[in-house]
Amino acid sequence: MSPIAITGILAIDHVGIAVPDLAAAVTFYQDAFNAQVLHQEENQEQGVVEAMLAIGSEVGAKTGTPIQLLAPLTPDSAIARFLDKSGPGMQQLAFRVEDVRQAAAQARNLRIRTLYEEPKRGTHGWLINFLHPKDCGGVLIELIEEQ
Ligand code: MC0
Repeated sequence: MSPIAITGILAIDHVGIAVPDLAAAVTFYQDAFNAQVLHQEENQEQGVVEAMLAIGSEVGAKTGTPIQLLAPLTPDSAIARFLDKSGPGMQQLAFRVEDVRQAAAQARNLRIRTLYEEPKRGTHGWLINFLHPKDCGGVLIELIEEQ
């Protein structure tokens, strides 16, 4: 019997974009796309400083899928390595899930590698894991569970 697909995927939570300079990128998104900063924080464990943005007509209602700008805090962080190799651009697609441990276990059953055995803390302190881009058609997929 083939393994079941990952269940409990609720929505696209955010689209993550790697940038070298957070302030400059936020200004660009504000000026070009009428973006509004919803949230900004540092995550030392992930080595990033991030800004979550609403764009365009979604700004007033704050609906829709936010854009997450991610800048490196350290030269050896995942974002710094991504920028070195690929330059600025889309780095990840995040799916909000009901249960990140269950979704990760289901992914492993599908022979999709997860980057962590146990979830770590992401934006807002929510639980996160990642699916390896080489097992997902070249896309780094984040699984994120609201806490
Ligand atoms: C690497 N590759 C990617 C990729 N990063 N492909 C698509 N999207 C990406 N983001 C490709 C490389 O080009 C390479 O392909 C292969 O995967 C192996 O990569 P590598 O050169 O070994 O690169 P590393 O050492 O940087 O590792 C990649 C890996 C890493 C995905 C394991 O970035 C990682 O651990 N990411 C998860 C954590 C993370 O991204 N944190 C920052 C966001 P070739 O063909 O050359 O072999 S923090 C966050 O997102 C939090 C705050 C949140 O939202 O809650």
